[in-house]
Amino acid sequence: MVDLSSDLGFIKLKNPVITASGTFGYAEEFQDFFNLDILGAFVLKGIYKDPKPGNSPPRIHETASGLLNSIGLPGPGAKELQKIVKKIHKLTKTPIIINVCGDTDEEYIEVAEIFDKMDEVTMLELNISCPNIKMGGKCPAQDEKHTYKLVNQIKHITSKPLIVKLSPNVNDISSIAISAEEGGADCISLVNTFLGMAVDLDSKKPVFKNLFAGLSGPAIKPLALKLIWEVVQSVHIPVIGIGGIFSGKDVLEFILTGASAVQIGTINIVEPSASVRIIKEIEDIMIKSNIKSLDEIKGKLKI
Ligand code: RRO
Repeated sequence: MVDLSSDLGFIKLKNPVITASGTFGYAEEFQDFFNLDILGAFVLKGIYKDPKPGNSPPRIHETASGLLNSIGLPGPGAKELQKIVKKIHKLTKTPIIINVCGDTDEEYIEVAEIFDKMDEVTMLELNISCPNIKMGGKCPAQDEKHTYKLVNQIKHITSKPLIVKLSPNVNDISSIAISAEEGGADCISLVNTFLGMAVDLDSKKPVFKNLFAGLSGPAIKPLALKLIWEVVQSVHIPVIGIGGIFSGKDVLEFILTGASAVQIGTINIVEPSASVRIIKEIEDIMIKSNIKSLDEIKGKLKI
């Protein structure tokens, strides 16, 4: 009755709900909760070239309306992930997005090259915004020139659509988004987590060994919406909104602000089958409000 499809230009998704990297494992873990075919797309946990153990515990810490994480990107390495991707592709035809990571530009390029060759992979998401590396969470997405250079290098070696995932931990997110667009990004996703910290009164120590950690969940939704609004005004490529989405109403608010699609993250940890509920809620609200397609409200915020 209503058209839930989300047109990113380079691909049309059946609906705007994409599960976010790091909150959806390697997808196969979720098939006991719901049929993966229902999703618009899913992003796998970020991957480096070689296996990594990740940070030592604690890795997560609950806050009022949010979750702090310092996972530190554990993973099996690109070779092993290739095998997993082949397995997932047999389970579902939902588009698979690889979240590409690297400690150096060379490593980002190597990882992108590996997954560019796989027909099972639909898109790459360049994670230039991981907050949990050492050095106080510095990452390429905090520097315009680095963003441009890295995105441009990756764009030259891949034929897949390239999503660039931005960090909210910057002074001027629009200039970073413009650098990514000029570098050749096909799409921007934002936001990764906000840097925060937690302290333990008993031990008088910080909760996390790296001191800082990434905050996600409903606490960041208003902050994310503001940054998404700014980026939508600044670039001509589609934007995928991320930040504390827990309901279908949240999704439609992000679309109204100008996002073409969304990623849902923390809710997957709280409620593994949340995607099913959220997609149904979007449909119900659209029917009730006589919204026939997402395009009808996309970016139509009255200022
Ligand atoms: O693994 C992590 O600690 C992590 C990553 Br790669 C990221 O991009 N965002 C986040 O909050 N945590």
